[in-house]
Amino acid sequence: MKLTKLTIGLTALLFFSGCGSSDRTDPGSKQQVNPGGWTGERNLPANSKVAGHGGERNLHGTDNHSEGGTGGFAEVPRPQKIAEMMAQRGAQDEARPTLRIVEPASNANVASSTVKVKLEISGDLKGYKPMMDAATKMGNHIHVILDNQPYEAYYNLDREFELRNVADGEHTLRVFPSRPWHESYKSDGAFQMVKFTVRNGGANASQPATTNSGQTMANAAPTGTPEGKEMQKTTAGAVDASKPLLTYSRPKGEYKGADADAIMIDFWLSNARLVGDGGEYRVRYSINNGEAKYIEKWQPIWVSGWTAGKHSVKVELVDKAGNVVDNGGYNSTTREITVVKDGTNDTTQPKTNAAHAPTEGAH
Ligand SMILES: [Cu+2]
Repeated sequence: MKLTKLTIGLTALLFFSGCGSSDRTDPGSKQQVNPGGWTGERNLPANSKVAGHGGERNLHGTDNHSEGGTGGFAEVPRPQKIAEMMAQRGAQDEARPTLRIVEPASNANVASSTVKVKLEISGDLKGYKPMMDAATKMGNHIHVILDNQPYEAYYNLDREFELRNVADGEHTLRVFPSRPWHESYKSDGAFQMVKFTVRNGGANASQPATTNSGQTMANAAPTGTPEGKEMQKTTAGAVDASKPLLTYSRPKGEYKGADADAIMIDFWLSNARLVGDGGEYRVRYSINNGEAKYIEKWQPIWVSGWTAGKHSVKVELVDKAGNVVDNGGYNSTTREITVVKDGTNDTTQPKTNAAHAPTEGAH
């Protein structure tokens, strides 16, 4: 009952404050859609206050803690908007895509700071195909990770992709397919990793980092022009591909408006099964160096309670004793993300306005 009143209140507030975007689903209209029991597996407490938490925070309007807040975060079910997108995709969501890294070849030596990436996709695709929708700027895409940097999105496998300004030294490249909302496919063969070495590549060490801001990919370029990204100066850690490895994927970049109501934490696991899946490992996460929380089944979670401003998210693979599993430093990754809660009508502006282009598809 209390919850019903709250959601009605929240709905009214959203209506009057005008901060609901056109594609926002009515929070008071129905229960969470939950196809396949994905969120049910999370075993949220039966009397979970998560919905109330999110509502209360919204009802209080913009929280003044712009940085460093550690309280108020709560795990919530898969957002309805995403559950609906999943359902609409039908069989595609159950695809079992397999990637192959054609280039760079395993242990290749590359005599250039521009490293071409060529991938092949196969497996039981059920219609899954990486491609950006021209209108929504969203679509299936591959997450491409150099060393342990934030991933870059690769949308069209028929077109080349290149990593630019890659520093001399040994590197790792990790790839896996992702859904339009950046949730990774987790079936066997989806994830691939190679090591390669850049020698005398001539990368410009003074080049500013340009990858962290969630900029739009170069997909508007004419066919034939490679998709590509400038890389930060980085080299591989001492990573052993045969050892337990957690690959950080999301969150990343900037989250605006309704996209920040619940933010997904998603990762790829290699050679490690979590306790809830019959294994011995757990994934530990903390936000803004706050309370450590654990993920015991390999699946994404959604967290609410984000205030406007910058937040850090740390995701780690830990053993039975709670120690980070060593693997070249990749099993403990901290990322900074930015949450924008403008509370204005910005999200309803035309999508042709580049300054307000949807960020979801771009990172
Ligand atoms: Cu993505």
